[in-house]
Amino acid sequence: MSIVTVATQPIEGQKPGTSGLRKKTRVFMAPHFVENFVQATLNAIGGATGKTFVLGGDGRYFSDRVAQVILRMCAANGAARVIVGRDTLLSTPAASHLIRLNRTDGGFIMSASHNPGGIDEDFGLKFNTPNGGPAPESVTNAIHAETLSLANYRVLEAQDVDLSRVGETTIGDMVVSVVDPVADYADLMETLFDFDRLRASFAGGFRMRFDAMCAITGPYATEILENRLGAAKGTVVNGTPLPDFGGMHPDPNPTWAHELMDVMFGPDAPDFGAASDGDGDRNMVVGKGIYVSPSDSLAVVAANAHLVPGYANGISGVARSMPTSTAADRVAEALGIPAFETPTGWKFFGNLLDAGRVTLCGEESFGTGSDHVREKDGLWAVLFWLDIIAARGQSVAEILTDHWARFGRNYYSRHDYEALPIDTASAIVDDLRARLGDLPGTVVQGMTVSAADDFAYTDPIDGSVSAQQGLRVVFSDQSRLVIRLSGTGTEGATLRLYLERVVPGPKDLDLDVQQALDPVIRAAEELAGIRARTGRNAPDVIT
Ligand code: VG1
Ligand code: CO
Repeated sequence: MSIVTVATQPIEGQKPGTSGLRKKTRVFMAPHFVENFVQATLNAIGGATGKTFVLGGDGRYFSDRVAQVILRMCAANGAARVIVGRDTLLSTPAASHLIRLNRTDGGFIMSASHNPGGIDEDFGLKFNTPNGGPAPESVTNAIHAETLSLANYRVLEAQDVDLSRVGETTIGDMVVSVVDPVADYADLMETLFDFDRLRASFAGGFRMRFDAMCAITGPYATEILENRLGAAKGTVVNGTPLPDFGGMHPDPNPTWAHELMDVMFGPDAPDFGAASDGDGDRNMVVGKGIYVSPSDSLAVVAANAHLVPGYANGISGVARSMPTSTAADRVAEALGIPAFETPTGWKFFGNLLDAGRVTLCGEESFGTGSDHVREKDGLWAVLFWLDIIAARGQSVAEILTDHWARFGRNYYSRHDYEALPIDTASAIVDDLRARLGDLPGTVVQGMTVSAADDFAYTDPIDGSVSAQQGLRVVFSDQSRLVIRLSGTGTEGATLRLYLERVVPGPKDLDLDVQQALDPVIRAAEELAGIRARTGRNAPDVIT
């Protein structure tokens, strides 16, 4: 087998976004596109010589081809070993775990997460660093810089490696270890949660429904919930990962997981419902007739962590992305531990987790996780809730009601306007940004603005600065609105409007969420004019 050096030219647009490089699949299928990005990544991390990597993904269309390219390129660049999930499958949290467990030099994750899959849908590729987390901006900027000057890439001339069977083979001088995608991850979960208590709960008649949305979590949920914990067969639905996710949009929110919502709000609702996304890092949690907002979920998890074996010794701190509601901050205050506010994207939690400054992290976008890996973790969050429910002997509704009574309630919602013309969306953000300095002290829809800024973050560990991370307008009653542009979309621009209103209680803890937020929604329209300027009557997605 010989190593071929292929001449290439820089390709525009290979800048990783909030979470890796995401494009239409056909863009990834263009000549040299994958190869350029992989070589740029290897160059940016100082080469691959002697290194070990993890490789896997959510199994979406084109993953099988990309996996073979990555293997041939790692071999040609001198890597010692690549650990691959069987059939290229690895959930994002499982990949993070394998990177850490095997003390590797990082890993490649093939996924566009919750974006649909297929030849006319989306593909994605992300590099995670040796701590198991998404590459920080210093690394993604270096990768992007490499893509702009790349002149050639190296690839081994070789046949495809059989990835359908667990075991070791070689390609050139490089070892390929094909592993069971589920086993190590499931074992990790057993160390964190009280599996005996959970088994007793299912044996006692507790019923749940887990919707894997034809994406990666099916095999994980089936092994953990049905096989190890004894949940009834059929608890996991849509449990087989399909290259096009069965035509579904594997995004666990009330809009896209509406089948689950219908069941949970219907007459025969089980005790608990949950869904995960394409690559298994997101979670939606639903009780009988009650939806748990992800921001509340983080707060409840933090407030009850002491009930869960893996966290019984206490948590060191909590971090949330800036647009996530401040519900978790109230819990941190009560626990006497620090709360951190970071930009959107899991990569910003890595340093805090590595330094032991925080144990739990969360985002409003259905992401919750802890220091057990360096990604958000959908199934972990589901097990956390199940363990809390079992320990407290309460329903989801009772747990939330108690939580709000104790800490007050942060009414919260996100309104997404998708596939907007990029110019329109950018102008909305730019115009509001230009007016931020004048807003404090003004009255909007009866509420006084107390602060307004464009969020900039200085990482407390390495001092790196990330500017322009979202416009926020805070009112004197702590209500808040945030506007930012998505960094994961592949079509036009997606504008996200985040809305929050704090009600300390004891009154008004049981309002309709959109009604409770109505003044903030009107204030956002008055300040940014999203509907007026886009001609849209309503958001495409409300979470
Ligand atoms: C979105 C979410 C963000 C999340 C990111 C990746 O980013 O808002 O909170 O970390 O997706 O999640 P953006 O830039 O589109 O708002 V995943 O499950 O798509 O890897
Ligand atoms: Co995801």
